[in-house]
Amino acid sequence: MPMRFDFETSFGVQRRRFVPLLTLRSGHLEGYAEGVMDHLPLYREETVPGALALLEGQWLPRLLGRHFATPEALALALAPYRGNRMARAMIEMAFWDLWAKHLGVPLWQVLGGVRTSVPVGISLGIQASAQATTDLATRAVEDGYQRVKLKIKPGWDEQPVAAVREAHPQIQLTVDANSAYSLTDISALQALDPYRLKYLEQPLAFDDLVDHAALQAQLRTPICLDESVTSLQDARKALSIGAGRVINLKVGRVGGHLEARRIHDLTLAHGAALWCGGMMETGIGRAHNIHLSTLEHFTLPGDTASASRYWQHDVIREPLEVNDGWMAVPDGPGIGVTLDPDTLQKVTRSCRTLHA
Ligand code: OSB
Ligand code: MG
Repeated sequence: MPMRFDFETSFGVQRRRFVPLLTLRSGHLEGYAEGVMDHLPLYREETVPGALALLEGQWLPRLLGRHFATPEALALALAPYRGNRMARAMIEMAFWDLWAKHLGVPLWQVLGGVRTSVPVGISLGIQASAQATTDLATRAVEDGYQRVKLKIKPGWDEQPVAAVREAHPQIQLTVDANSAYSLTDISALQALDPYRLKYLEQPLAFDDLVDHAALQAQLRTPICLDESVTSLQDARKALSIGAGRVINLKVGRVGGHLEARRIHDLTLAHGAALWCGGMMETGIGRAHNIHLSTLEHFTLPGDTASASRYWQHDVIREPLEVNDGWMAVPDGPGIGVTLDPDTLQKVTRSCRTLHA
């Protein structure tokens, strides 16, 4: 999928996504999900080629043709296998869509959501200058986004933050380092404390919790964990040692909606803040994220920006557009969006059908 803009983070520049899309069929119903892994292991370890091999060669052949009464029953069949949560999420999420459609109910209601539109922020990539960053932030604010997140890296942190904060003294402002710092950079991170950031996302290693706890003890700004929370157990350990006070929850990263809901319930019980992240999903993954964001404790704006920001031609027919900072939850059974065959035909590299 060619993206409408180059998205630069501390780990590289993204211009397109290789999106694995899964359709699960049962009778006349179809459930959809997409994988959030990259073709290269830049964000976490999972990759598209690895996921496709595991799904096509091992997991799906073991599941097809079997009866699963609930998402819990399906999850149990995958429980013996370790990790690979992005690949696991594809099956689990497509099953939730299928199951909600079977029940004839929107996914958000089956998940136990409490709202029909969700608050939305925007994630801005690293720009060539502080002025360019500020201009983008201004446009985002004019478009109604309720929070602006800036990507940062060592040497590109206080400068854009100071510029955007000066231009917009009142906005909810955050930064995301995507693991680009280490504990020796503590003074650069402390320098961000005066800018009233809502949180500092994933400053340290993608698989670290302990150093984040050490850092949090020396920062006023709350740390938000993204990469390093892949499961309920990661989240529990993170909150219990004080590795952060906020969690960016991505359903596609933690293995699906069941695990996402468990993390939601944990953060609520723990008094930690929570929001729904994104991985530049197409309309399929985006719809799943929006449905999940209807759960009670998703009170901070999520990274579920308008689909038209990313894609000229999305793989779904329905628009998913933010209106004054709010994204309406698609209605209709399941995730409430349908595939666009014309776009799919243009972008599909390969397509395989597995039978029971
Ligand atoms: O760290 O949240 C992240 C995009 C790709 C990979 C990781 C991240 C992001 C974003 C943008 O910040 C989220 C989005 O707009 O979908
Ligand atoms: Mg992040």
